[in-house]
Amino acid sequence: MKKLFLVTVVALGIISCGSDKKESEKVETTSTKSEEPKTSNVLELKGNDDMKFDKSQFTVKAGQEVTLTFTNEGVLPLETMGHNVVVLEKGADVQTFATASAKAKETNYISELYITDIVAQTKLLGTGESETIKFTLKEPGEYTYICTFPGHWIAMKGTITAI
Ligand SMILES: [Cu+2]
Repeated sequence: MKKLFLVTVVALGIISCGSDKKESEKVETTSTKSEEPKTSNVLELKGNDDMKFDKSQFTVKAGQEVTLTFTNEGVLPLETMGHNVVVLEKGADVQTFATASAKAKETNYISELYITDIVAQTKLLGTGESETIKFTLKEPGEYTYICTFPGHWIAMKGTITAI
């Protein structure tokens, strides 16, 4: 009777050892999975007659060239519903820049007073027009982009996060 009891204890010991091993393997597999956000330095953005960009968030790699293609998909004329994309420096005063630019019709709604706030910009685009621009965000951080056509920047605004 004593012998039988001992055998049972040994057998249990082997089973529990086996399951312990499996659990530690599982933990290793999950901890190697990366949680980094998806980055791409090739960006596509669209604007429309509802005064909206189709995307408000991008994540790119800092210090590497970014290619951004912007398309105005609207059908309203440039004079009433033109759109551009202006990428501003980190820490730029977006409201000050946008307010001054909205008054700068003669320079296509880009204020020359705050030109140093600009990282990159497209032209003011009309119906179906598209432009591709290239630029590099040198430092990690958040960069705001807006459309500077009068009245648009509050609705047409987004963030490029460089990591
Ligand atoms: Cu616009």
